[in-house]
Parts: sequence; structure tokens; C-alpha cells
Amino acid sequence: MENIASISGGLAGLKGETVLFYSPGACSLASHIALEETGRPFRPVETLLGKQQHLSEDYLSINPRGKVPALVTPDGEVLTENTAILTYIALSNPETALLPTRLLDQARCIAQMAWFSNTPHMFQKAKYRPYHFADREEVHGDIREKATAKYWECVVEIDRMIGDQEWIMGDRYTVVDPYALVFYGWGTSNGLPMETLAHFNRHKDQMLERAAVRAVLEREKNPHFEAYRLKSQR
Ligand SMILES: N[C@@H](CCC(=O)N[C@@H](CS)C(=O)NCC(=O)O)C(=O)O
Repeated sequence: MENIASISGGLAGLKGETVLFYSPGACSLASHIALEETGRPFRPVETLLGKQQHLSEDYLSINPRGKVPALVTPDGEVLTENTAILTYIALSNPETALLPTRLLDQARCIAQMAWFSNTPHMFQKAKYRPYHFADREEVHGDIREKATAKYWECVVEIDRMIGDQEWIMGDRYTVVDPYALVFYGWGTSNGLPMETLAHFNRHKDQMLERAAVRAVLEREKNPHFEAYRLKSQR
């Protein structure tokens, strides 16, 4: 797998192809899966958060915020934020129908992705990085505890919104579905009883049946779906 360390010159050296910078198991999984779903060629570039590669000079020339995902278009333009990247992937590949066609339904998908980004993602961040929310170390344990409880409320809400629907937004698979998978994976790794959420669990199983999802989990060696990956290799 290509790693950012082997790309020199940062953004200047990237033109003529779609490039996605991701870190295994990070929220970039959503954009990674959506790109794979299009069936179009793209260049996935591993940018390891654990090795601080997102803070390297080359990566900061692409995304000065130092976050994954970042997408570079064939014209050499950069797009960040899963919500925007997923919307862009869907709209630039209309034949894949990764967004509904009705304008209001498209906006509802964007609303759902915005909520993923600003609510469960923020509670996950508060659990692992309480120092971003308070300087005093004495309160970090409290922040972690509260963030875990609020994260659980979020995944319960996702379970409820799936209900008996086939996919999150109804009977059609959209870019919202791979985004939801991120929160299932994080929940499992956080030790939450995700398997008790019957609808979300079924949704995760449906996701794991998709060739694009399997290919990406394998490429990433995604740590949150290790048990599944090992089983499918047998
Ligand atoms: N709102 C952004 C969040 C991006 C984000 O926070 N990504 C995390 C990985 S899940 C990251 O790069 N963290 C590195 C850091 O904060 O140092 C999005 O949805 O794309």
C-alpha cells in the first residue's frame, strides 16, 4: 500500500488522478468505501495517524488542518471533510446513485452526515482527547465517562433510525451508509455492546457483504473489523 512517506513534493506532485489520503480505522473509512463503490480508479494513500504522518510537511501542504480524509481531484484541487467529500463523490459519479435524486432527500443525506461529523465523532474525540475540551487533568476522567455515555446514545439513535429500513436513508444505499459503519467499528473497539443493537448490527452485516467494503477493510487492514477480516480469509 502506498504511504505518504513515499510521496515527495506534497500537493505539487499530484495531478491527473483522484487521490485519497486515509488512515486505517479513522473516519476516512467512509470516503474510502464510497470511492471504491464508484468502481473508478483512484490512488489510496495511507497516512498513519499513529506515526504522526498527518502532521508531516508534505501532508500539511495538502490539508493544513492535519486531518484525514483529504481528497485531491485530478485537477489538483483539495477537498476535506467527509460530508463534503462524500457529497462530491456521489454527485460526480451520478450513475452510482450514491445520493437520492430528489433535492430534499439529498439535503437530508447531508444533514445526516453533518450530524455524524458534529455529534458522535465529537464524543469519540472527547473520549480519547479530553485535553481538547478541558485543561485540568482532574476532569478528564469525567469527560471520558460522559463522552462514552453520549456516544452510546448516538449509536442507539442510529439503530433507531435504521429500524426496519434496509439502509439508513430508506430502501437505497447512499453515502450515509459507509459513514455509519465508522461508528459501528469505533463502538466495537470502545467495548460497547454493539451486537445488541439489532438494526445497526444487521446494517453492519449488509455492509460487510459488499465487495467494495470488503476490499477497503482489507486494504486498510482496518483494526475495528479485524475479527471479520480474519474470518473472511479462512
Ligand atoms: N470533520 C472531519 C473530521 C476529520 C478528523 O478529525 N479526522 C481524524 C481521524 S478520525 C484525524 O485526522 N485526526 C488527527 C488529529 O486530530 O490529529 C471530517 O469529517 O472529515
